Order: sequence, then C-alpha cells, then structure tokens
Amino acid sequence: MRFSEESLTALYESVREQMSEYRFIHTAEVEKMAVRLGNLYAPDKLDILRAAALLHDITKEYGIDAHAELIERGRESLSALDRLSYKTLHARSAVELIKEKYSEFADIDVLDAVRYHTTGRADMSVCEMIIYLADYIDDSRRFDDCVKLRNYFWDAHPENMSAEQREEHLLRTLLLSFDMTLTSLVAEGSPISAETVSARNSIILSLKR
Ligand code: DGI
Ligand code: FE
Ligand code: FE
Repeated sequence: MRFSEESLTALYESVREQMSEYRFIHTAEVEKMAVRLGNLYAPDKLDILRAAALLHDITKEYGIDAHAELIERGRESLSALDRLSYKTLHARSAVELIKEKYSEFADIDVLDAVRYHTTGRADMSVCEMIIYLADYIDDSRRFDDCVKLRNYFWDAHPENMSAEQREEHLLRTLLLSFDMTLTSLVAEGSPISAETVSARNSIILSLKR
C-alpha cells in the first residue's frame, strides 16, 4: 500500500470540509464504487483509486476564475473553448490543487485519474477508466443515462467473466458512456472537447483489435 489507511481516513475528513454535503455524498459514493470496480480490475491499486476518488471533484464548486487561476498557476493556458467547456475545468484545477495542497497524494496515477475523469482521453489506464466509470455510475446518481450505464455494467455480471471478457466489457461500457455524453452535449449545443472524441475513437480501435 502506498497510502496508509490513516492517511486515507484523514483525506476523507479533509475533503468533507472542502465541499457541500451534496458533493461530498457523491464523492464518498464514487470512492465506494471505485473500490468495487478496483476489486475486479486493479486489486493492487485500491489505495490509488480511493485517493483519486476522494480528490476527483475537490474543485467542482469553484467558479471559473478560481479554476483559471489554479490552472494558470500550473503553467497551463486556457483557450476560449476551454472557458466555454467550463464543466470540464474542475478536472484540471483539481490536479493543481492536489499538487499544492495534497502533495502526499500527488502520485502520477492519482493525478491522471483525476485529470481525465470528466473527458477521458485516448489509451486510458485502468485507474483512469475506473475513476471515470465510478464517477458516472456511483449509486447516488439518478439520471437516466447513469442508471442505464450502471445496469449495463453490473447486469452482465463482470465478476463471473474471464479476464479477457471483463476487459472488453469495461471498454464497451465506456463506449456507451461516451455515446450518451456526446449525444447529450450535441443535443444541448455544447462544445465537445477533443479529449472526449479521442477517448471514444481510441476505445473503438481497441475493440476492433
Ligand atoms: O463532476 P461530476 O458532475 O461528478 O461529473 P463530471 O466530472 O463527469 O462532469 C460532467 C459534466 O461535464 C457534464 O455536465 C457533461 C460535461 N462534459 C463532459 N464531457 C464534456 C463536457 N462538457 C463539454 N463541454 N465538453 C465535453 O467534452
Ligand atoms: Fe467531476
Ligand atoms: Fe464527480
């Protein structure tokens, strides 16, 4: 274990103080779901997954200026398109806040899982996929797409699959999630980040191999 039980408990309490009760309930549920998925896909990375889950939305309730300040402090720039896709900014500002304030958890696997939890990206690591999916299907989510994806994933009983089938099932579940997200972003006239498009294309390629 890279992160001790005590440090994860302290992180849980610290994160609770940083956000609204509503956001914390979601965060705690993402941690639980990440552990469930981790037991299936990455049992040696449960501590990484718990830290990433607890930290993934740490800046979700910040305004756009606070996101911009953190992101620019991390020597990254914000395009006009980034500002328009403001719902994706918290994943980038969270990475900077982790480096500044929670440096003990600033492990590359944690940072990347947080960084890509909203948009995904091409060739996602197993930790990135688990945090992305746990965030989508945590048990507190009631939106139709979330319920649909949760049922799609669990009703197939991944725990009974071979390693190969289980891997493919994860990719198919992510593909469905990107299809649903892209469909709703298009329906509302929102910009689509290039990372979301690359993530979907990359999964389609992986499934063809
Ligand atoms: O932070 P959460 O609410 O837990 O979930 P999240 O980090 O997955 O954020 C979801 C929001 O982000 C949702 O309103 C859709 C939006 N989003 C996801 N991908 C993109 C996006 N918005 C834009 N503009 N472009 C994207 O590619
Ligand atoms: Fe988020
Ligand atoms: Fe979230």
